[in-house]
Amino acid sequence: MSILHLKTMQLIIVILLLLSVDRKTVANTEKQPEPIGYGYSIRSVALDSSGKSLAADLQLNKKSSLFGPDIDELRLVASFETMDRLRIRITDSKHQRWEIPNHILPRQSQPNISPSNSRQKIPAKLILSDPNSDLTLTLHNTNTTTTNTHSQFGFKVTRRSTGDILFDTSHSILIFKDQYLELSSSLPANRSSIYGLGEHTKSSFKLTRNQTLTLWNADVLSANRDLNLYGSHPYYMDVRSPDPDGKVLAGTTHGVLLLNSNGMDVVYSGDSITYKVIGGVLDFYFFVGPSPELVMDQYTQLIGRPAFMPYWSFGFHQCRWGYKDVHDLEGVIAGYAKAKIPLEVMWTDIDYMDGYKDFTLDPINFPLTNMSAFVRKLHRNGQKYVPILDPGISINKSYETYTRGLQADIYIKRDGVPYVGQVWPGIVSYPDFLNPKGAKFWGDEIKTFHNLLPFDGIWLDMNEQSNFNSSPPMHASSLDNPPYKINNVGDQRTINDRTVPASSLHFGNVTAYDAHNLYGFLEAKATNEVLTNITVKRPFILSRSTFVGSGRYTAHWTGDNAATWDDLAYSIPSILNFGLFGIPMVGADICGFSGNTNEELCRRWIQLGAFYPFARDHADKPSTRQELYLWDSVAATSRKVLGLRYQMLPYLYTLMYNAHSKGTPIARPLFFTFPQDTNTYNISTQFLLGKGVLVSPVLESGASSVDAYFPSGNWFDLFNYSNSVSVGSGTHVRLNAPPDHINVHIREGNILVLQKEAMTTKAARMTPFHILVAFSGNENCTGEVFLDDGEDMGFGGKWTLVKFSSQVVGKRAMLRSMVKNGIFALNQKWIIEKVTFIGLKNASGTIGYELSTKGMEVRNGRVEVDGGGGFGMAEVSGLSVMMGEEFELKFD
Ligand code: MIG
Repeated sequence: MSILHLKTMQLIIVILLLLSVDRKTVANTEKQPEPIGYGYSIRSVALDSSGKSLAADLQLNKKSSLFGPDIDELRLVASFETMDRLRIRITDSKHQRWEIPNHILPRQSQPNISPSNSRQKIPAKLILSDPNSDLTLTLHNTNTTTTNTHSQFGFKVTRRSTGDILFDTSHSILIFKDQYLELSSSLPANRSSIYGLGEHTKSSFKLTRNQTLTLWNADVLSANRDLNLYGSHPYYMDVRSPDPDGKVLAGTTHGVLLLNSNGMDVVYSGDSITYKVIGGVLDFYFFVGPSPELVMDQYTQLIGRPAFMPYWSFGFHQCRWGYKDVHDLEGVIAGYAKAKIPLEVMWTDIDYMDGYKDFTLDPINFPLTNMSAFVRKLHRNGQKYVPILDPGISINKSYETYTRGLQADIYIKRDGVPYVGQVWPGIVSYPDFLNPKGAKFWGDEIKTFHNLLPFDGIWLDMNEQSNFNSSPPMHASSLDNPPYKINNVGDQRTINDRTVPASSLHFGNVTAYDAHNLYGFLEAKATNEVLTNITVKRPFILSRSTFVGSGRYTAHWTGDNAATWDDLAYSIPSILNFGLFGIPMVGADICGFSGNTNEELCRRWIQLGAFYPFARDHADKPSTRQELYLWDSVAATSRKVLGLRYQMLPYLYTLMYNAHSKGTPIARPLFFTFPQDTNTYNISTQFLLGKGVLVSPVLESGASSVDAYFPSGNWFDLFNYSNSVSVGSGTHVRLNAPPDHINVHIREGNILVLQKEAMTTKAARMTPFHILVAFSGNENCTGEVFLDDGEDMGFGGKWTLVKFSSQVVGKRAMLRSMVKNGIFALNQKWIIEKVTFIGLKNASGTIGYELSTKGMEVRNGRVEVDGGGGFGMAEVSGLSVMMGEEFELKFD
């Protein structure tokens, strides 16, 4: 050891000594702080006869007074609700506590098992397992801490087939007080990648260690990183890397939901996750996976499948706060038409209202006659109109909506009278959507307004709920001022900060303390129900505030971002997160909401935004105009990227169909398709549309190339099929990205069903189909298309599903379709006009093909193989194969 090292060692020892002396003095003068809790011990247990459930009574070990008195006796009930889902619910065994009502989120009732009252001899370990399930639950009742003479309850959830421990509370202490619940699980730090737990704006999609994620719905600009935003989703996905023994395969994934609507901090350290919750119960759901897709299927089976968004909502949307009048709106529509940029939906922000009152029109700038004519014209052009609604109802005796609400007695109350907040119209009261009469009131108002102005969807803003006032606590209520302060808005601001106070009351004496995070969910649900009722079509709703299960009713946008390069980049983690939350229809304000955008940023933003599931340009009132036609370079790029989006509409819509049936997100992290490739776990700057289309945007100013990660395989540029990237194993590749270009690649093995671009989705739907096969020599190629009327409610027979597969048979490449329920497509007379094979190897010159349909038609021909970029491309065009009829195409 060198002298230097010895010196350092001595120094360290001295410091350590000093530190220990220091600690002793502290300990002598001050009392050790009291722990928040001493945990619980298992007193008795019972298994139900099926062996799939157990109940345990837990007894408090010792009282502690920090954050209020402990609850003495808890009841834990664990059950395998399906073979893929284990539920563990812990609550007060004597008193009912707040839980999310079943009508909001339907759940199975838990088995009624009662552990006997007599003291049993409790074994140190108890195991619950179901032969059909790969999850195992172990309860512990062991002495884990030296300071504690009591036995200590804990539980562990294990994946049986690999022995991998998924959740393990045994190194922590359960705390359960009226207003403070704490539970912690250890995690294998280097093998666990966690995603979810929102809503927050983040630079990294994968959670990074040492952060506190606060969940409490707040009207906070999403341009702020890491603060609690508009929605609450206490749900995460855990993607595991291989273990040293090689039992756990890379990408083995499970999901964890804490079903709880109260405010909370979730502390993620890297090797542990700790929930600190200020109310409700501990109701955990574990979803076994083992793939990310299966976790989504299992999660949305519980929380509800995402709403099937109408076809038109996949078109391009234009919005802005500050459109002056109807004339202004018409100018924007004309601007798009003139520039030949597709525009599907025109939106109006609060400007259209009279004094910002819901269900009214500004008589000067947005008078009814002009607005009616405007909406009629949009509809004639195959376009749509969506207005905004805020929940706050202006308090004004001459405003009929308000007085009807007063009569129906549906406003949220505080101290026995409607609570008075302040939003855009001035002082307001807030309808209570927990009250069935409140939902009906809202529905009736929407209905009346729709009779006046036949809008096509509704935009729900300010539903966190936003309040420009933060009323100080009236009484020293523990609801308004709970003992544990969650990190609201980043500085432990009161939970009443700019919202309806926690001590306010909803229907059934439910406090805002408990129901706060559900408000936006309930508003979206009520709005969805009435729109379904009025139009008998699938409604389109865009809500800012969301909760677990909101995807059943609404789309979401990421709120008030800024026109900055950072926020362009952060839109990717946000969008991927909402996919995990079961809200696949999501997008960020294209070109940026607050602050002035610029030509380059707006150009790069539409390049990325064209591939958001929900694509809308929206801006703040004081910022400069940013419609896509305003700069020539932005207009040109918009035509190009939206052109590809519109060609891909059948693909996007089929992804929506899959999201609706199985919960799989539309925009997906790379690990969904490439779970075995652990490099994909850290990617925050790229995403996949479906399983095989990779989007690699430029996210930096001045850049003309992009560093993109490609998982193994051959990838083909969707704008120019002869540009390709081939990587044997996952590799970072520098790609050219000139100002007018975004890199979008399709991977070998995928078949895309495309149509032609057009100015509206309606027009695009009438064009012939083009089947693009990204051929692979070694893998089966697959693709599918779901076709229906685009907005029908009942699907009774009025749809067609066509699956395509392509492989090498003998030495011949071939493509085949399999049609389910072809009648619908046949009736629509949809035809396939062209089939393109890309990625052909060792092919050149001309090759012959034979095309046969079920209708026995056979056609032979020869096509030129274009051999650019090392791969061959063959295009069979001039076809008129019916989409609803099965066909086979074989090359020689
Ligand atoms: O207090 O309606 O996030 O999209 O333009 C701001 C005006 C209220 C916030 C929304 C934003 C919208 C704006 N609203």
